[in-house]
Amino acid sequence: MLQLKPIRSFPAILLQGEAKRILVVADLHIGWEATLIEKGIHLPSQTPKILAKMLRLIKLVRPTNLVFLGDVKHAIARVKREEWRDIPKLFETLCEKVPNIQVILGNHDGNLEALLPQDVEILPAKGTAIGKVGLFHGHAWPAPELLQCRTLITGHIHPMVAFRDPLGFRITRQVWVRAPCQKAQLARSLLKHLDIKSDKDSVAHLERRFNIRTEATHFFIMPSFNHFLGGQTVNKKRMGKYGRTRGFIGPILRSKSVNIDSAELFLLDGTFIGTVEQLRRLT
Ligand SMILES: [Mn+2]
Repeated sequence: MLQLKPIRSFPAILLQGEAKRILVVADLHIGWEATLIEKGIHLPSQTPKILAKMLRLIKLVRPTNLVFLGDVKHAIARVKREEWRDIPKLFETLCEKVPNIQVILGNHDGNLEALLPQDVEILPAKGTAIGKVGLFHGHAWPAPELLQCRTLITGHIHPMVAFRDPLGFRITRQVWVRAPCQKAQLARSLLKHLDIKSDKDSVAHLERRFNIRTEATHFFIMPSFNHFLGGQTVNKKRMGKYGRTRGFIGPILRSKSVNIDSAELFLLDGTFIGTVEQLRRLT
């Protein structure tokens, strides 16, 4: 059995097994600050700070495995000069500290392969299962097999909470999102995505078709490891045109398979601050 432990004060999660200690982090977006140069804002590379934070975390957790949950780099299709410089060096340092490193591809990871040392294993965007935990970035649908996992963990939206305090000051913080996941809606949406016409019982249909037993009931969204980034405010009222609710990014959240209203939000230090529904009243 894997134990699932968020690491206090870090946007990171540890999956602890008998022999393995698997550290998972998401959304480094290396090279993000370089995109600001085009807007006339010059920031020094933030990569040394990200590496220092990662090394502190590794020292604390002593992982046997390190999994990057997508968006290691920032420039989507091309490789920026800063990324050529920073990413190989970052991974060479990490390879000296952690025996096994894997990267699950995110939507920003175009041409990432060329930047990684050979020892780093690249996994597709449809994700991977580690015991009963399914990991994928969240911009694309996971493989049907991942629905066999009780818990699904994604990144991608860089979740934040924003509210006003009684003085009117606006507070924004990175948050963990823990939401219940509706199996039937998930199965229905995934079949639709795969262009398979579902019969009435979508769960049974998906299970037959892929020879799986679906167990996905828990959904986690990780805060981005790069704390410099903006993110999606999960408690914002999203009213689109004609009074329709505007959705979140990523196919799973858009499919309404995850009940975001009742999602519980936790600050990085583990403090529970309320559900999305409760915090929506404070925006
Ligand atoms: Mn992403």
